[in-house]
Amino acid sequence: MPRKKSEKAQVEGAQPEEKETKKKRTSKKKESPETANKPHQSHSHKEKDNKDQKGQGKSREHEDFEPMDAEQAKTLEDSQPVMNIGLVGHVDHGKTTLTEKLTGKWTDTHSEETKRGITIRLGYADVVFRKCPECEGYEQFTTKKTCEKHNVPTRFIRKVSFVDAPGHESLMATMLSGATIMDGAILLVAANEQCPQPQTREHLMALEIAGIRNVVIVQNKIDLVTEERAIRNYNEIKQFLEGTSFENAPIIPVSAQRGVNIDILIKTIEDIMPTPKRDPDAEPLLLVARSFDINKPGTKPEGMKGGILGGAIVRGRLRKGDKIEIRPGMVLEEQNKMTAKPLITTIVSCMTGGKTVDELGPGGSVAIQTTLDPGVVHSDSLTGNLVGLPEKLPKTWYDLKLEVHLLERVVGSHQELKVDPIKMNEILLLNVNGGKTIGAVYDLGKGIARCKLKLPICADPGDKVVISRRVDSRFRLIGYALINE
Ligand SMILES: Nc1nc2c(ncn2[C@@H]2O[C@H](COP(=O)(O)OP(=O)(O)OP(=O)(O)O)[C@@H](O)[C@H]2O)c(=O)[nH]1
Ligand SMILES: [Mg+2]
Ligand SMILES: [Zn+2]
Repeated sequence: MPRKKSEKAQVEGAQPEEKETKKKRTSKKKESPETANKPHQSHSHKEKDNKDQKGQGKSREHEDFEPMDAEQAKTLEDSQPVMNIGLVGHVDHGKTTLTEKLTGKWTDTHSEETKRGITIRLGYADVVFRKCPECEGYEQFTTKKTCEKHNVPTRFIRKVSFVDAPGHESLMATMLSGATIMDGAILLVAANEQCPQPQTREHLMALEIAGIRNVVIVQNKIDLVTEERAIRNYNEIKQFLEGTSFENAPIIPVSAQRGVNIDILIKTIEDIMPTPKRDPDAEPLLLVARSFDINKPGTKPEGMKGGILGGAIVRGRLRKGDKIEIRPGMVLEEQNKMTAKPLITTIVSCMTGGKTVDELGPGGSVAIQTTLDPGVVHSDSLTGNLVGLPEKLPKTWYDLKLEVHLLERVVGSHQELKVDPIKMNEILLLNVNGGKTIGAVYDLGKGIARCKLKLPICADPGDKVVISRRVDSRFRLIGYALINE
């Protein structure tokens, strides 16, 4: 739904403060000669326990693939990624650096991101995981097309999409939007800081609320610490995970910057993050994570290309030529009353993995080009909308009755304050299906809160709403609710 600038700023909270140059700060630290550049084995011997959590299908076996001809291999390379893996964790812990190490793509491309040295928007990058037929053990796992050691072509395992989330505390709403499309996640913890940091806690809680079960913990920046410090930090991580759903999550020591243990990380992802089972034959549903205009300034009207919507399909298929509906759509204020007008458009082309295809299915990042006026989609104005076939989408809500479940503590602030009950007239930040809105509480009952929404959202009864409240001028995660009819 298109948002006015002022509303967006309010939802996001204050802009991230200017940070001193991070590169300087980190590179100043002393390196331990024992740990730098040395592969580390995974600390965790309990990796198996984390497999197949909550029935996301059977864990993948690593039997070798049948030999395939060049044509088959090329088709796989060009195929749609099969799942979205999030990179989450506290600011500066190395999410974007690891995304680049895994995919070759630096996702902080906006000028504001480059200037501040932090991620502001969600970043997207795809990669093919591969295996060298001649290497042994975890060393087989790579993203390179040729094994440097054996000089042989490596084999395709799986193509996945990464979603790089911002870690800055003021960008929690963006992280929460990203979490709705994540099928699994990597939580980064910097080994040179005490664990947990506030957003380490808050992001892990967000994963838990979003129902993401398969999580790998990356203990990053091990090149900056001594072995002793790495072990101490590892114990802090273990203690932090105790009692959460991620108690047995594997913890992999990594240096994202130097590319240490990336092979072990890929193997671990392959072991514990099976491709989720989804229904390609159901009514299609695409969650819009971004929307943009691809026309260069000055393009003549006859040469203009229609608006692009990017995101993830959670079920069903979308094809070139399909007529689609976008909800809530355009939000208009008429005579002091807010109404959302669903948009109807046609898919002009389907894109995934850098290629144009005829059809898209559930899985990793996809994009569709539509016949929408580029002005309607620019700068992520349709983020948080749902796309499906006309008349088949969930309903639009202007008002929500929420069945509220609050956390005990505010996890994202330095002191873990108690979460007080929701108050009358309180202003809450609500994240639903990748969209976000502000809700003003106007009625309270036992475990129930009714909110009037500043912007409408599209959802089904029973869908989960993530609730944040303003604590010390920032929106902090305080719980979730289910939409009650
Ligand atoms: N020494 C060392 N520095 C690292 C490592 N990984 C990341 N860094 C540095 O840490 C700083 C932050 O890295 P980013 O990748 O931008 O961190 P981020 O988690 O994406 O930050 P936000 O997106 O803003 O939350 C940069 O200066 C990186 O070069 C590592 O393994 N070792
Ligand atoms: Mg980043
Ligand atoms: Zn090899």
